[in-house]
Amino acid sequence: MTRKRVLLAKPRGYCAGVDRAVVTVEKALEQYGAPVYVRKEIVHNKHVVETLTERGAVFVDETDEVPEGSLVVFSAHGVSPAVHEQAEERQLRTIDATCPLVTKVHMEVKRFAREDYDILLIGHEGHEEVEGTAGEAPERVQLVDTAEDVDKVEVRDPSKVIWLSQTTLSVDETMVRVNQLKGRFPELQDPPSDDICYATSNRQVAVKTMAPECELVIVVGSQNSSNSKRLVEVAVQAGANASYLVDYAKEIDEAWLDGVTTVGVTSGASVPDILVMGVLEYLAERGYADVEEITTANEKIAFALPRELRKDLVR
Ligand code: 0CM
Ligand code: SF4
Repeated sequence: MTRKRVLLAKPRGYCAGVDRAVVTVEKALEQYGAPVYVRKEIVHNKHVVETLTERGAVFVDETDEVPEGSLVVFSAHGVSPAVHEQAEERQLRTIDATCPLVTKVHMEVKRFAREDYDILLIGHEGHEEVEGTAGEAPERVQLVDTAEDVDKVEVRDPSKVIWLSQTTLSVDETMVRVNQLKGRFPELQDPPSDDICYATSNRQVAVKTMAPECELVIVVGSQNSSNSKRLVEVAVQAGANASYLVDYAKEIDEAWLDGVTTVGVTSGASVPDILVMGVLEYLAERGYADVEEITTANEKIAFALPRELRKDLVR
């Protein structure tokens, strides 16, 4: 009989933008005291949001729920200029925890709108990041989510069109969408650099590498986390028989393990590693104690905290 084992993807879990955003809220609580208002989930992870709530963060949907003059943190996914204006009207003190790699896409939208391009933004309808990004130039940006959206796009000048994207998409699916768009607009320009971020693509590469050897891949992450959900899809596309997204080990159904020798484990960019350790413990208790880490990249990137916060921190 083959020995039961776990393949553990690396990189997995926290990226530099998530770490920065979570630490921003923690430090703001320490520095200014509770409550610290946060517009939307700081990152798309249930555990992170619950833990920060216990420590005094108050998550709101919109800035109009924040009392005038209070402190509000903007989430890692970014906000449109309209949200900055609303906050200013209410005289809120703001700390912007938008990931610098999301800001980079905002700058691209601004630049290409200024140069009078039509911008095709590939991303998921309703996701906060694309709402913020598109909000930089709503009159120039069209969102392309599904294959059907490709047919609906209308541009003024087919020689002046560029595609950009959300940072947390499937690399492969995005290229499918780009090729469909190029079928309609052969002169479609590529972004100056990849918009799908290093963390999203590195986690997909790690899953792709281990999935062919796994009957089951467990992805730790929340249902509203785009990059986590993509890992489930990538695992199945790369050859795992099944893959599931769980917030906590307790959500694992024992039946998933029936006849399974190799379980792959990974986590999205917004997931604290303690939750992955919980899954490894659960698996060890059921005979999957042999854990081998599959490393496809070593990430060293880190971002400085937002300037608005740094200036107040004691050195
Ligand atoms: O964008 P996504 O839904 O994957 O967000 P997340 O909070 O799960 O991950 C990190 C980010 C960003 C921006
Ligand atoms: Fe930034 Fe990428 Fe992390 Fe999003 S997933 S916060 S874009 S590093």
